[in-house]
Amino acid sequence: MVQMITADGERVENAEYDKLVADLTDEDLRGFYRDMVLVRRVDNEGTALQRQGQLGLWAPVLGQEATQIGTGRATHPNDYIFPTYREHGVAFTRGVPPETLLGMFRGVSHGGWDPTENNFHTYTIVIGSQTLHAVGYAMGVQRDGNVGTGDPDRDTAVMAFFGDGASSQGDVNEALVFSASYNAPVLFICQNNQWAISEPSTRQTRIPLYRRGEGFGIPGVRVDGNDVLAMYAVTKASLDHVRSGAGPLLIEAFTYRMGAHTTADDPTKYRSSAEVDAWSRRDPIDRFRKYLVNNGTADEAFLTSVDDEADQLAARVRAACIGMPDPDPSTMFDHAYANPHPLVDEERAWLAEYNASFTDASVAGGE
Ligand SMILES: Cc1ncc(C[n+]2csc(CCOP(=O)(O)OP(=O)(O)O)c2C)c(N)n1
Repeated sequence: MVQMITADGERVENAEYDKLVADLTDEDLRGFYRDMVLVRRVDNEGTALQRQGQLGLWAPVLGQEATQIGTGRATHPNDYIFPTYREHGVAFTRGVPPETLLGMFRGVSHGGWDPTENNFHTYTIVIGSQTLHAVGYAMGVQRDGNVGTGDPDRDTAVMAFFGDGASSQGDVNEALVFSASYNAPVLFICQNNQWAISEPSTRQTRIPLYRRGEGFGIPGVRVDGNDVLAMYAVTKASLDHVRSGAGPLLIEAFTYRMGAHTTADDPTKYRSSAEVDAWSRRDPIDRFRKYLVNNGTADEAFLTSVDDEADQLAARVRAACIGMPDPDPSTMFDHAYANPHPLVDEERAWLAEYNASFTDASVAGGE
């Protein structure tokens, strides 16, 4: 397993990957820390907002911040990312405004953002399906000639995020077959957070997940997913490989989902507090803070300023969430097809007639 910073915040040398972090400045490193703290704060706010009835559901990213900031910060703007529903950290690195993430969980938006603005696709709830979308998109990238040209402004990698549970899905296995068959420029990132809701990853696979690609001819590497530096270095190297046209790769980020699967889940029913305690001692933010403080890259003033910024961001996200207007119910039909469709027109008309049948206008408006 690739690790560059231990759980105690000690830097360990890595002959293969040290060169990939050599040009990171102290400011870059402080930036990784800041990203992780801000994302954790937004995430906590998401959980609190759900508990207060402001969101229908929230999928916490608690514990997976290093995986997401490390991978996200290693991308180029022209790379294209297909996330699941928990990639709040990756979204942050791509410039998707944090408050926008909440729209879908509040039920006022079907997607939340325009994928073409940040090359960051909308969240996918159907487990694993986005890996097939990623491979299809990557085959398009290939046919457009945007792989292996040597031009950094042109060469593109496509990233597909999925979970340990998703690795058991047919879609993911088909995506691995297709990407290998066509040598498509895809980097698969399996976030092994140990649990697929209540199903442990150990029950789903007899070999480590980074080896899941071997049978498809896709090399894999297991990385300490709680080590932001290792995640950044391995992803950077892997994206270069993929963009060069050398074919797909698989990274297994070995991490832990410290919170509930979603706010609808009670993890105390299936996992022990001893397990959670053991992983909390490997917390990605604590570890990186120790590293930065020990080597003099961060001081108290910096740490306090990040905490203050996080509080301000959380307040902004909360206000934006509560202020989100309810959509006109008829907009649910607007994006079903790109062109007008008679069945959709019929359904839209039916809903309008149904809503008009209420004598109480507030009920008709869906309030
Ligand atoms: C096709 C499909 N089957 C089942 C579900 C219900 N479901 C939602 S999340 C989940 C577990 C996913 O686990 P994993 O892939 O490890 O991702 P994680 O949530 O742990 O990040 C399941 C089975 C679904 N959304 N889609």
